[in-house]
Amino acid sequence: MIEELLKSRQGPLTEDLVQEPGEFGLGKVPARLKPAATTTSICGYCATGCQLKLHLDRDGNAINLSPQASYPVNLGMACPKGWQALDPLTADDRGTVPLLRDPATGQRKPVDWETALGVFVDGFRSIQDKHGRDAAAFLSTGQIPFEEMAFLGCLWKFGMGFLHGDANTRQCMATAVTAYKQSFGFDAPPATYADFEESDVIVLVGANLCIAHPILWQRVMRNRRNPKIIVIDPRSTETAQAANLHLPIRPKGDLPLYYALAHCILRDGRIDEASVARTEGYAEFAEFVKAFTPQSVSDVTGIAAETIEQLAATVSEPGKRVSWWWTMGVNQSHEGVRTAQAIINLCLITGNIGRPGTGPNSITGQCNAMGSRLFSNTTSMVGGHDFANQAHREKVARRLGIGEDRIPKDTSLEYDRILAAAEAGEIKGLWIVATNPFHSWIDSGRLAALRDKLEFLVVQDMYHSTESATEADLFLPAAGWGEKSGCFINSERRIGTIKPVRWPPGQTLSDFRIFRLIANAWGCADMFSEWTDTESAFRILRDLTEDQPCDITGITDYEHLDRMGGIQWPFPARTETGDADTEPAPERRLFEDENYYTDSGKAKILFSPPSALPEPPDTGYPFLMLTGRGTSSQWHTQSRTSKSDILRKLYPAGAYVEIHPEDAAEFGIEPNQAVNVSSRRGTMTASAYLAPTVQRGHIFIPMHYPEVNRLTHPSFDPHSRQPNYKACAVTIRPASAGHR
Ligand SMILES: Nc1nc2c(c(=O)[nH]1)N[C@H]1C(S)=C(S)[C@@H](COP(=O)(O)OP(=O)(O)OC[C@H]3O[C@@H](n4cnc5c(=O)[nH]c(N)nc54)[C@H](O)[C@@H]3O)O[C@H]1N2
Ligand SMILES: Nc1nc2c(c(=O)[nH]1)N[C@H]1C(S)=C(S)[C@@H](COP(=O)(O)OP(=O)(O)OC[C@H]3O[C@@H](n4cnc5c(=O)[nH]c(N)nc54)[C@H](O)[C@@H]3O)O[C@H]1N2
Ligand code: SF4
Ligand SMILES: [Mo]
Repeated sequence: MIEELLKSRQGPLTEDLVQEPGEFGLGKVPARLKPAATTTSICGYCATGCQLKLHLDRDGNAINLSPQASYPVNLGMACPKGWQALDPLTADDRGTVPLLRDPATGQRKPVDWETALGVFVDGFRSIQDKHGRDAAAFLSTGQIPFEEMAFLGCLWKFGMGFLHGDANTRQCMATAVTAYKQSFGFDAPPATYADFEESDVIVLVGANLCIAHPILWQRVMRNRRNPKIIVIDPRSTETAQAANLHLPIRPKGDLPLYYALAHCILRDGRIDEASVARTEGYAEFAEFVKAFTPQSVSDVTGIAAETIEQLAATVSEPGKRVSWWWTMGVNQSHEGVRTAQAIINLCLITGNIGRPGTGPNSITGQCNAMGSRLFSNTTSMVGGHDFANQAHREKVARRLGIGEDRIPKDTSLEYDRILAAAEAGEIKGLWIVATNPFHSWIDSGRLAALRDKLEFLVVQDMYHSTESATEADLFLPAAGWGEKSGCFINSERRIGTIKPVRWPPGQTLSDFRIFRLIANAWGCADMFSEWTDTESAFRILRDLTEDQPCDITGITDYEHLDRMGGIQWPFPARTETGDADTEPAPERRLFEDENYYTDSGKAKILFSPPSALPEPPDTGYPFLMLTGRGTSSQWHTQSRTSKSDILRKLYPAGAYVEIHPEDAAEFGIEPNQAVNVSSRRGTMTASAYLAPTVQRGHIFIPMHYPEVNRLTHPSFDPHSRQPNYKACAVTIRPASAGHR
């Protein structure tokens, strides 16, 4: 069957052949797609979620693309990664066949899919038989369609009977998820992008939009209200330089700063009474922030008391619309959840929520991190449900047509605890899908060390060459964006579709089809008989959201999503007043009725005392290392962006470290000199880039170079278990002459 399928690839591109196998006699008869002049897809990089228009040849192959002018997100704009989105598909290191490591020689050899599936099933089945359901885990992603994420999560937990699985969204969004869940009762980012254009004051916290979300920055630029743009970031980033006001905060000084703002706002009686009445915990909070005078926090925040007073006045001005937007400067912290909640609290007490141009808004990272949050079946159950909730388990079992006993009552270990269990020899097998943790995980040297403890490592990726793929016992070649269909959800909760416009190379299959083959090989295909193609899976997932805050039962099909320019959740089929309008408004924000998803309907004001940096600089390691995005042309571990000839021209090829010129002078470091940067965990070499964009005592290294996470310190937020990537102690020295 598989061979027949692969042979049929010589003909014109049809969605059914790429995507819908029917190889178990379960699928529908392939129907040819009529070649069209153009089709559309949401971009497969960041969570802005721009729509691209793909220009097709007569066989339906994409030959070029342009940004879609009529899409409400990008309005005809795209950043360099979007423009070059087709380039990574034709790289030489694309996986084209499964690769199996020969234990005798250590070499990887091509094998056919039947062999690969047999090895996969034998590997995980023997671990399960010997050590039980807790002895293996998957690590997945925010970068594949949510139909694929849900398939993986349901297959692993309900079909194959394992418990543990987490995703790279832990590295990225776990803090925002936990903060929203605790404060609002559901993981619900309230904004719609129009809010960028409708604010009077825009506060960007640890968010470098110009580099990381360039099209969102364009939306800020379209604001006609002459907004005040304030950036809170230790570095003078491209975004900070373009703002009206930059507050160069001490790293992790955020929490005391926002408590001090609340202190001033309460002291001056500038609260919004009606909004406060919709909260719980206000009286305790008022008592708590009394101690946080601007004077008392000015040392730890690095911000003068006077500036704090002015900022408090600006963000609480009656009649003004103030919006707060945060990204990794908040989420990746040892106290990220409370920091995000300190921002949420400021919005709640000043009434900056549920109205145009307001909101405590987390900006998401990956193209489908929001889809992962709802559907990955990792720490919450598919559809935003709770594994511990009996009614939820019954509902999910009913819709999936499986026995309720297939659904575990307990939740998975989080990412760091999965790896700790592997280190301890308790987890013996890992299945890594569409993420590259041997580069991106914090303190990645530890991951390399625990590799030897794993009995079985499977990596499923577009490329056989990533830092993780080359470690695998079994490599499964996956189709990428542009070669398959499904849906992404962007930062403003907008669901949009992607389409297959290129053949995947060789014997490569989409992740969806790989999961189908595994279900069959494991012997649980019956459970997934409805999951014949991504749109069928979409219907199952849509139905599962019924009566949840993210209810999307009003969406008919993919065509509906395309026709409407994407649809933001929620969009229920039934509303209190009757059937939903089939034409949702193009921009919708949450909490316009000040009704939250908690049991009481009120938002919770949550807070706790700030805590010390886990690894502050000292005499041996006198610098604090910041990490993050380097340029708008580089994406994460660079498996995709480094394959584009054009993008490669737009960023420095080798690792570089930004250091303040006065620090460089003190340590005898010349411009562009090779330097060694060391932490207690490892050393890397980089070229020195002297710039006052970092403060004295800090250095910055972009995350795109694989060595950087050999240095980072493995500390985590206690509530979200998100890694603290942006603060560890390092030292820096000129490298030996030989390295220059
Ligand atoms: N070009 C490009 N775009 C991307 C990505 C990419 O790899 N390349 N990745 C996407 C993903 S997955 C994500 S998550 C987003 C990330 O988007 P951003 O979060 O905007 O990017 P970062 O550079 O990681 O971090 C933002 C800023 O946080 C600051 N920061 C560090 N510590 C602190 C602190 O203690 N307080 C404050 N207030 N700020 C601090 C850093 O100096 C940095 O400028 O970008 C998305 N977009
Ligand atoms: N020091 C430091 N480290 C960081 C960060 C930081 O700011 N500082 N940021 C963290 C954050 S926010 C994030 S999100 C992570 C990102 O870290 P990763 O998720 O590890 O980075 P990516 O390079 O995006 O990895 C995605 C992988 O999936 C593959 N892939 C792409 N599309 C598909 C597909 O459709 N199917 C399959 N099977 N594979 C596919 C790609 O080839 C690539 O190998 O990094 C984290 N690490
Ligand atoms: S801003 Fe993000 S979604 Fe838009 S084109 Fe660039 S990478 Fe793609
Ligand atoms: Mo991310």
